[in-house]
Order: sequence, then C-alpha cells, then structure tokens
Amino acid sequence: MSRKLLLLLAILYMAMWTNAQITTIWSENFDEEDLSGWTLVDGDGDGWGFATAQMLDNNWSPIGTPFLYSLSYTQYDNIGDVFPDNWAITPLVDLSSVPVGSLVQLNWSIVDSTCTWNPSPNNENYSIYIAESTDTNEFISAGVKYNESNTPVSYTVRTLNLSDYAGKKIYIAFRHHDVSDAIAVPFSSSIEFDDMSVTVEPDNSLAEIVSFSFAEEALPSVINTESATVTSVVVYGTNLTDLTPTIEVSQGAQVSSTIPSDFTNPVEILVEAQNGTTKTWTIRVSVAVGLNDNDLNSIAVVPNPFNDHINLSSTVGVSKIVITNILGSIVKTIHLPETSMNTQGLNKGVYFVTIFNQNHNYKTIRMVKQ
Ligand SMILES: [Ca+2]
Ligand SMILES: [Ca+2]
Repeated sequence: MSRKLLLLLAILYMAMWTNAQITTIWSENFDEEDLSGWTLVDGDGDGWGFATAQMLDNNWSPIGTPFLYSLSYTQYDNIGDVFPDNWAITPLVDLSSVPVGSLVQLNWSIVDSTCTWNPSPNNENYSIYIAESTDTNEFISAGVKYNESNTPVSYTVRTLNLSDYAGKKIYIAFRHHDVSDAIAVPFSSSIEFDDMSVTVEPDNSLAEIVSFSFAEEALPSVINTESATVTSVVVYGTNLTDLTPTIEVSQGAQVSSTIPSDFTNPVEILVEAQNGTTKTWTIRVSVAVGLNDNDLNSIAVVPNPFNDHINLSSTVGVSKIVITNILGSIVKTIHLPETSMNTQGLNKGVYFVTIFNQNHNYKTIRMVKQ
C-alpha cells in the first residue's frame, strides 16, 4: 500500500471518528438556485428581496458557487439606497426527534459582498429569528436570536446554538434590515449567505441505560434514570445465577464494568458516557411468584356476562389463559396475561375461560359474551 493511500486512509478514519456523532438535520448550499421551499418576504415592499445568484468573472466564468443575497443599494435605474427589510425563511426544520440535551447548531457563511470590491465595510445589518410558523410577526415577537451589523469582508462561518429547540419543529428567518450606510461600490452593495445547515450532536455526558431485558423476563424491565435502578421480573422457575441481560446505553456511552451472570443479589453496573462521566446502576431481579394449585380457586374472572373486556382478580403465578368456544376450539391464548384482557374480537355466545398455573393445573369458568 502506498504511503499516500495510507495517509489518506488515516485522514478519512480521523474524519469519520470526529464526525461520527454529528447528524445534519437540514442543509442548503443554494447551488441548485431553488428557493421553492423557502418563504421570501419583501417587508419594505419595493420589489427587491432575497434571491440567489452566481458571480461571474470578466470571461463569464463562475466565481465560487451560487449563494443567497439581498441588496442594500443599487445603481440600476438610478434607484440608490433600497432600505431593505427583506426576509428569507427556511423550509420547516424538523427537530421533533432530537432528544432534549443534544447540542443543536445552526451554521451559515456570511459576507458583506461590497467588501469584495472595497475593503471599507459598509455595515450591512442582519438578524436571525426562530418561530414555529412563517409569520414575520411571530418571529418579531419571539425576539432576535442573533444580530450582526459589522459584517465580515470575506466569507466567514457563523454558528448559533439552537439546543433549546430540540424536540420542536421550527422555521429560521434571516432578515436583512436597518442598513445605515448602504453605498454603491462600484455598482451595488449587498449581503450574501451560503452553506447553511442545522446539525445535531448528542449529549455526550449521558450514561443512561436506555433498554434492559432478559430472555427469561416475565414483564418488561422498569428503568428509573433518577434512582439509577433497573427492576426485572423473570418467569417462575428461572435460575437467577445464570442470566445474560441485553443492555443498550446512551449513544457514545459504554458499560465499563463486567456484567456478572449471577443476579441473586442486586448487581451494580457502571456506565461510562462518551465524555467520561460515569453512573452506577443497580439491577434488581426477582422471580415471578408461583401459584399453588389451591390458589387457583381464589382467582375470579369478571364480569360475567362480559362484553369488550374480562378482568382477572389476580395474575400472580398465572402462566396462561385459554379461551375456547362451545365447540371446544381455542379462540384465544394469552401467555402471562395482564389483569385486563381485550375480548372485542369474540362473537356473542358461550365461552370457556381456562386459567393455567405454572404446574400446568387449571380451572375452567363458563362465561357468556353479550
Ligand atoms: Ca453555494
Ligand atoms: Ca425590499
């Protein structure tokens, strides 16, 4: 393998390593010059608003890539200062699936294009707003989230923290307004935006257990992140000294202690977040209580006659319920039933409800569906 290729692979690996956790939710580079998903508002009503353009040199060859711009001054038709109040509002940026605590960032490139002709800045002014609709009044009442009036003389990347909007659906407004000293150098002056994106980086301090299960579990495990405990119940007869849990932890985190197979006593598990923060979890496992043959008789099934549901007075130690029709055909089998069972699917008529315990003993009750 050549040294060049090795170096390239090393760089690629590092790029993947450092960027692995960052997700791009939305991006726009304007290279298609398609603003159909955008809402453009010419607030001052002079007909000059945000648009896309591609710069060309004297030979009509492109300089850079297409961008989004708004004029503050033009010598076209001797118009002069256009006193812009122009809005470019993004398509919906859907952060509804972004967990609270994630680092959400708006990124964009900005340049005061006049400065490419004349290094004396003319102080274009723009503001960024966030709202849950494209109504400019809503943006204004939500307040300015970012403002820049001494705009840079060459393309510069800016960022705005949007973490407060994790879990929401938002629109982002770029408003070019209140330009105090628009000048024509040599023909027009404007502000330009390019390479916008909204990126998400998961909270790297989380050391949570997000899912926990045993193949033998009788009920879904209960995870309590506040008390850092997991409570599991495994089916009657399970050997607590030989268990293998399936554990899922926060993105980027890992289980950093050995997981024992003996869960007879509470087990402590250490989870380490991506940033090194640790959290000690306590796992408590118990075995579902058995049901004596004599106890079967004490279990009641109500109401009788029934309609949409039947209810068991207790499910402790019940291994399954089998419902048969008057001809003896099984119409429903429910393993490890919950207290209330849906019977909407059954036709009106007579049924036999049989309750089994773990010893495979049972009792049968004649019931009527109305
Ligand atoms: Ca571009
Ligand atoms: Ca305008």
